[in-house]
Amino acid sequence: MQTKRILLVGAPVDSGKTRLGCLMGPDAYRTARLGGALSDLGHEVSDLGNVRPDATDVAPRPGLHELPLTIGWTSALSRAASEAMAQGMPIFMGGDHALSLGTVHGVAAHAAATGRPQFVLWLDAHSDFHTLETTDSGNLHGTPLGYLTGRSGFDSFPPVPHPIPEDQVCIIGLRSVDTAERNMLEKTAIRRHDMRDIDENGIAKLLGGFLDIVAAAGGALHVSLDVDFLDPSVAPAVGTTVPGGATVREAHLVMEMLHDSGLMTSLDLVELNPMLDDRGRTAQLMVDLAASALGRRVFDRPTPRGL
Ligand code: Z70
Ligand code: MN
Ligand code: MN
Ligand code: MN
Repeated sequence: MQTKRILLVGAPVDSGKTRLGCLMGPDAYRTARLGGALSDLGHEVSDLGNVRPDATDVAPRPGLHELPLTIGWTSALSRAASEAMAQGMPIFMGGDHALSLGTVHGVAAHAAATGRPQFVLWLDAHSDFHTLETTDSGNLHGTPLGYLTGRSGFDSFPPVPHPIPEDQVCIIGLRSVDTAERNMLEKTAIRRHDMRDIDENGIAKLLGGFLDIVAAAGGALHVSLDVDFLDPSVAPAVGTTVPGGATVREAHLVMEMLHDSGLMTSLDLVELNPMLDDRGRTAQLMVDLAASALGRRVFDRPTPRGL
């Protein structure tokens, strides 16, 4: 198996929604031995510690929760992400999903500098496709895909010189999409698969189709794994539980296919709220999924052809 240099980057972002607790995520992953699980597979792992948000002079905006702080996280994490990409494969230990405003911004800058198209796989119950204008909740963890694909209405945020082209984004796991998001999504080329699609077609076929496209383009692939992609019965440590999520087996299959593809260049682990966990089981499951994505397997054999 090809071993990698893996950088663990703590992103204790807790500004993307009102319920607190995601700031403890990076330490929960450390406690659940994320680094050890990956070095056991032969990888060279360094923990770079936690990023801190930049200071900003942006004014708060009524109706938007923690806008200035979230902008400070975005610029700081974008820098941290581009720097880490130059050294190896970063795993961003969240932190709520607002952290992807910065991490994907940074990995996309690195891809542009190296002439590679950037693809994004979003594993999430939600589409996170709001803008500052369309969000009802004011929770900025519901906006990263809007920002990163270059939608307007992110005025005080860092500009997005390298928006991810819509057809280079694939969302799998959808079951909670707001009306404004749905109306906008339907006008885009974003590849989107809801739970019904998974039930009707099987998750391997949906993911396999996207991975073929990434491979054909010679793309870099950022994977953003939201805890709520999983069913809350197996992953309770999340503020926004939505029933009917992915099973442990479906999630592991996704991760194993990502490993076999050799395409994943960066990974976010987001929305873990250790305050809501049940004896650490969600943190442990997320560590096991990351290990599957980096080569842990039962038997040493490739993904069968045609999946
Ligand atoms: C809803 C909103 C969301 C994550 C919940 C929910 C967004 N669309 N994102 N959990 N990761 O508030 O905008
Ligand atoms: Mn999300
Ligand atoms: Mn979500
Ligand atoms: Mn929300």
